[in-house]
Amino acid sequence: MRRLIRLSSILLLAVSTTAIADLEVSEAKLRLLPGDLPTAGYFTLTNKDSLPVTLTGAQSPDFAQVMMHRSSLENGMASMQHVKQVEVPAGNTLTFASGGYHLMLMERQRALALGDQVEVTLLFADGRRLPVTFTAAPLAAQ
Ligand SMILES: [Cu+2]
Repeated sequence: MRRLIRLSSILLLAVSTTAIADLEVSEAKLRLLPGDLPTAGYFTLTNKDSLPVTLTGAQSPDFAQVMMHRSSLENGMASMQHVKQVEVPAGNTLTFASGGYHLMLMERQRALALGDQVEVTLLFADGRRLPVTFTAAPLAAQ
């Protein structure tokens, strides 16, 4: 009986991994700022699924708080808005980059240096969770 339970949990794991295969992240980078200033997270998310997917947030063991923001420029003034969710249509790519959507990672839980890797899990409205490894990159990196 115990073996049967184990087998079914392995199967479940396999199913959720397959679903995640339709979502692909590349260029995952963190832009470190000195001290305890918030860190910006940039990445490219491709939705290879035949249905739209909605990104609702992210979390990381290395930051107490992770938010989604969108930068904009109005009348020459740069500002940031909190974003609750972003939909990515089927077959589309969403880019989180400097000057637009970005993750705002706050309250760093450990010291980070250039080249360090940070695990960030992207959260979706349908319950899917996509673990992504971000690399700490120099300021100029987009
Ligand atoms: Cu921000």
